[in-house]
Amino acid sequence: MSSAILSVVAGERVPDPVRTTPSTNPANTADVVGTIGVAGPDVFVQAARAAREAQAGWAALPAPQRGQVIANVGRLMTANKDRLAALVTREIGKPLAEALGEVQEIIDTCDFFIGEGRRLYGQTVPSEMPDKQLFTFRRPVGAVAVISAGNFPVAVPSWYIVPALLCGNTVVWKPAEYSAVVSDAFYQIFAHSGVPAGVFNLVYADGPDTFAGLEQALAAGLIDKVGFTGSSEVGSRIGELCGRHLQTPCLELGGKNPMVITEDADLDLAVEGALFSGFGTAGQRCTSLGTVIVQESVHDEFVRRFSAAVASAAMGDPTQDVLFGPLLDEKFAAGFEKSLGWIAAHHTVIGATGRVSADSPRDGFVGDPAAGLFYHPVIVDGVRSDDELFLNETFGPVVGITSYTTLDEAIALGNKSGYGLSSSIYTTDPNKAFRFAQGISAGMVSVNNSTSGAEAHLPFGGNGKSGNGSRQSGIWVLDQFTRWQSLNWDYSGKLQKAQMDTVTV
Ligand code: UN1
Repeated sequence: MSSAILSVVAGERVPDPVRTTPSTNPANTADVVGTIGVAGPDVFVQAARAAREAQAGWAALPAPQRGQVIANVGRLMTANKDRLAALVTREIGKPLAEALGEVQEIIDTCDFFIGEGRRLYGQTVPSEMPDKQLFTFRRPVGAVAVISAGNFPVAVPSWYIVPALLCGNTVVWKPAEYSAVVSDAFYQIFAHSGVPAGVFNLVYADGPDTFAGLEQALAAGLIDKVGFTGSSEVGSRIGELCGRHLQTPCLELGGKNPMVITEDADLDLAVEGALFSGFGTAGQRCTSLGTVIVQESVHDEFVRRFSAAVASAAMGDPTQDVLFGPLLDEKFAAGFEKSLGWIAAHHTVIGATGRVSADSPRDGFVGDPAAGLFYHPVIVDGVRSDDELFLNETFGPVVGITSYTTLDEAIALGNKSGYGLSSSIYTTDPNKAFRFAQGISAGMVSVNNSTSGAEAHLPFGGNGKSGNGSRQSGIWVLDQFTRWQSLNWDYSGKLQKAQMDTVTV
């Protein structure tokens, strides 16, 4: 119990967790990565209070100096990149090359926002009256709650925490339990970078207790903004709760991301893209490929090449050079098994389904199949547009394929799930690419690249069930973590009345 990893409020570890829980390595479930002390809703509220109390002091530090703190975070992340990536691989089973890329994503995010500390521009605006000047300023929103998923335990929280801090906000962060050890390392890097106590607080709590704590903190006026990455179902509950307190959260939710392949596409390139975004990260990205929508004249050839590529891809031990490793944890494995049950009952699958085991081995498997949560890659051809598999996110290594006749039909199919996060088209015809980008309802469109792997300084976010229209990353996220204040300054020495004293010519 004493060695459990505990929540941190105002720089102090919070003793007496309500329970402890192990976080295990999904590639070898006997390997306990750490034991987490899980707190109740009261700790969430305490953390929100600490964040509220620390906020004015933090906001008083000039933005370029807050930028220097972010620069320290970037430097420490760089110095610890290999160790942190290895921990990501151990705790959530992400292949090492991807884990290194994920740590690079926070470094890139820091790089971007260091400079923003010296910009954070407002505007000067002409007044309609003489001897008067108008200005706009970005002001911090206040105390921010960040509730993040564990499939990107470093990159995704950084998209909220780095800009929120830079803008002068304080943070309460509730990471996922299954990536809690990585979260502790993440927290410690911030604490050693000059982020003062109370400015960044870490709470380990389960879903219901987080929700209860958030509800109390919002009711007590302690939280001004919520950032959430996770399922559309939970996102909609968070949106409802925030709405009751007249708040607009930043929601980054699920996806069922389509990839259209036209008759003129470079099929080998498309196969590579489908392989990476369909099965990379074991299909557990919000930007993972959901359905390939391929023009009927190249359908058979695509299926042939794609199946061959999937069959020969290496998978298994994520410390090795593999396309994908295990699922994130038991809960995700159980969820994926449900989808597999449904798929098996309704579809003919190309290749094997289910857990990889000694009884169902797989060519190219690296490691001990019995040790971890390893699943066969699943391809389902002939998915209909009213199939559950076509409409719902599966969050596992499965890719559906369907075919189309005209590009308009492909775009309509791409929009049918009601999600709208990422999308992609493989084509050599620029007209088709632009028509696709215009017609697809998605926050992100790739041309001749996969649905996943967005760069860290472009707007990230989705339409429809994928979010509430908010965008993260780059300058666009500043609108999440600041509010515009207008200032009008009259130096005429008399009372000038807008509209009434304005002379129209
Ligand atoms: C997620 O899965 O929530 O664009 C984020 C990508 C990554 C981030 C995914 N940079 O695929």
